[in-house]
Amino acid sequence: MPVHYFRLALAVAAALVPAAAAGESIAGLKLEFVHVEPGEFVMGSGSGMNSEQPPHKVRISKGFDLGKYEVTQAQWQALMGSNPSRFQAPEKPVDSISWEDTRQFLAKLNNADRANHYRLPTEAEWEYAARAGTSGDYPGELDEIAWYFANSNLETHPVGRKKPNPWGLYDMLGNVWEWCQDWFNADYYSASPAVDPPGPAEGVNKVLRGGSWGANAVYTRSSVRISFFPGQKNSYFGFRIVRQRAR
Ligand SMILES: [Ca+2]
Repeated sequence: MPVHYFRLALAVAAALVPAAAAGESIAGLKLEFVHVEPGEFVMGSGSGMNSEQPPHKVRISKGFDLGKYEVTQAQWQALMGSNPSRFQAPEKPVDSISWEDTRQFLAKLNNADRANHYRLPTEAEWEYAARAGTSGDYPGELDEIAWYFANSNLETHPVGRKKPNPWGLYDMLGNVWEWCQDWFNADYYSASPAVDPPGPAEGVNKVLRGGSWGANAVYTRSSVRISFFPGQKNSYFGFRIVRQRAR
């Protein structure tokens, strides 16, 4: 085929592929993402718990799309045909999700959309996005940005009802704790690579971030790290996803 015909075919094919617009529907899910640019930040906290120390500079070398919201019950139901949540409502985050459950969801989503790769954020990506350029405990006034113990009425709330953080991400703090890709090691920060830290090669527990409807303000900070066995599920736990263009 002459080169110019090939180019034309490519152009036509590109025009037929829907743009990655906000709210695009993959497998019946309305997924919305915020593009996070590469950059540097100080991960951890000098005044936090031992596992948050030492604060150390981390570079995120590649941009990525991060879910604007926690994965909702409507999205989980559409893909998985079930809803395990304790606090039932389609626009609330899906809760009672184990790390292993997220693998099932991601496998189905990756199978349904071969143009992209979906995964959990790394712990570093999560904190970089949660901080959104801020360096304190909270990227704003906590009551304005998060559902946590003091204001949640001890339940989850529909996603996106509080103010977003400075990068337009909702409910990073509070509502449900969010599973990350990484194994947990309380001492990891002492030896963390400075660029795109992937977390320990192995471990027992997986990391969760951000606090929840049942966590007090001390636990609902940008740098707090907790961890649980990958099969653990309860009504404090949910997740959000990363999307990357498949190569
Ligand atoms: Ca959250």
